Amino acid sequence: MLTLYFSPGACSTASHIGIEETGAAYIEKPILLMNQEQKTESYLKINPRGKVPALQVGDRVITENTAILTYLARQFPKAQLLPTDPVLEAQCIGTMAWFSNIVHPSYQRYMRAERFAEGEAAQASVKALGKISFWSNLEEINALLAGKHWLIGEQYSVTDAYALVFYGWALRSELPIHELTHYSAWKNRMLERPAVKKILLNEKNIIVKN
Ligand SMILES: N[C@@H](CCC(=O)N[C@@H](CS)C(=O)NCC(=O)O)C(=O)O
Repeated sequence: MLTLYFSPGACSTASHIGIEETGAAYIEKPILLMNQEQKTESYLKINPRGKVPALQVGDRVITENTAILTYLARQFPKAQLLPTDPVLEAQCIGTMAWFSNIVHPSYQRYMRAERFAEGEAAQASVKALGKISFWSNLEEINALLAGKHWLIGEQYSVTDAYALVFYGWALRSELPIHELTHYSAWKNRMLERPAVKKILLNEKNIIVKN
C-alpha cells in the first residue's frame, strides 16, 4: 500500500495530485506544517529531514517531489504521466529538478528571508531579491507554456502537477499572476482535470477560488 504524507498548500500538493492521477489506492496522512507536525518524533522516523512530501511504499520511503512523481509515473504507466520518448521524459525530470532547485528556493527567500540572513536590513534585501527571482521564474514558466497545452511535449505529465504549486503560491502572496496569460490559461485547463480539482478542493487550495 502507498501512503502519502503531505501538508495542504505546500509543495507536496504536486505529489498529492500525481498520486491521485495514477488512480491507485493510497492512504493520505496530513502533516500540518502550521502545527509544526513535520518536526514530531513519529514523522522524523518517516523523513528525518522533516519535510513534506514523503511517499511510503511498503516499508520504504521516497522523498522529494521529483523522485516521488517520477516513481509514480513509472509505476503506473497506464496513467501516462510521463512521456515514453526518453528525451521528453528527461526534459520532464529536468524541469522538475529546476522547480525543486531554483523555483522553490526563490519563493523561500521571498517568504522565509529569516532562514537566509540575520538582521532586518539583510533580511529585507534577501526578501526583495527573492521576490524578483521568484517572479522571473514564474515568467519563465509562462514563456514555456506559450502556444502549448501542457508544459513538455504534447501530453499532460507530472511536471504540470508540480508547476501548479507555484501558481498557488503566487496567488497566496498576491503577485499579479493573472498577468501571465499562458500560465493562467493553463491553470484553467488544469482545473478541468478531475484529479487536480479533487485534490485542490481537498486541500482547500486558494487556486480553486481564483
Ligand atoms: N525539494 C523538496 C522540498 C521539500 C520542502 O522543502 N517541503 C517544505 C514544504 S513546501 C517543508 O516540508 N517545509 C517544512 C520545514 O522546512 O520545516 C521537494 O520537492 O520535495
